[in-house]
Amino acid sequence: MMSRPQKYIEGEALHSQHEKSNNALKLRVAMLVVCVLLVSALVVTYLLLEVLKTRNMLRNLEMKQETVKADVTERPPEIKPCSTVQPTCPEPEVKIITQPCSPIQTTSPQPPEINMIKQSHSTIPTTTPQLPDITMNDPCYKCEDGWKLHGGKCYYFSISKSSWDVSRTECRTKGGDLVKIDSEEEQNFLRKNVQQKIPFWIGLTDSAEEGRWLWVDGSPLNESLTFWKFFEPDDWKGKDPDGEDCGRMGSVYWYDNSCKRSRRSICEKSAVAMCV
Ligand SMILES: *[C@@H]1O[C@H](CO)[C@@H](O)[C@H](O)[C@H]1NC(C)=O
Ligand SMILES: [Ca+2]
Ligand SMILES: [Ca+2]
Ligand SMILES: [Ca+2]
Repeated sequence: MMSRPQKYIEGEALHSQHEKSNNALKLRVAMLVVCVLLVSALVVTYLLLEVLKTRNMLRNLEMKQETVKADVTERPPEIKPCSTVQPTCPEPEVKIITQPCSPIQTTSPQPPEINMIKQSHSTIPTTTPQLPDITMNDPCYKCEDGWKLHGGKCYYFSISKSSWDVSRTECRTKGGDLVKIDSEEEQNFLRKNVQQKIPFWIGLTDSAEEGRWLWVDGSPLNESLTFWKFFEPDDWKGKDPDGEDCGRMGSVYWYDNSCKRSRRSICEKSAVAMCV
């Protein structure tokens, strides 16, 4: 009989002990939950900061890219004075000319000396206008003074300005015609020589039939090889009620203009073959 209250007390003690440990467990769980919440809050904050950082970096990159783009499109590359290239330029040129010319050589793949010259020039930036002339120009072709040799053709960039018709007559008097642009490569060569924003007449016209553009040799304009500016040709009648039937190029793109306008022009004719 004595053991019963004892057991009862013991039971009560056990009960309270059990309750205590239960409370401790609850407390621990609560602390764990708080810890987890804190950690996740930290993680979320860190991630947010990272996202902000990358966004800022992206924005900086975009801004840089835009300034670079603006630089490229707005500022025409400066023409470097020849003196920066001269130490290496004239020497190889002399080599080419003294090289004996034979019909076999012109058809064979590029002579090794030209390749060597190309390599020695590979460090010069491509904006240097002299470079393409050296690599493209065949020693077996020659142009008169004032004309630029390129790919077996001679080009004359006029200083004086005239209407498209008079410009064309002047080119023909000189033994050529207004330039016909046959390739992207030729377009790029002309662009490099028209670096200031000065318009030049080219040999393109739709005066015979509105909208049908022909080169001066009578051939139709290849529609997959045009360099019109956006929204050009527009046959704009704002200044000339006859509209615009003559093609000109600026530093990059083509425009149609009133043929009566006075502009500079580009003539083209075949180069004189020196080696036959
Ligand atoms: C037109 O130009 C494209 C691109 O240069 C060329 O592939 C195609 O052969 C040309 N078509 C004609 C008829 O000259
Ligand atoms: Ca041409
Ligand atoms: Ca027109
Ligand atoms: Ca126009």
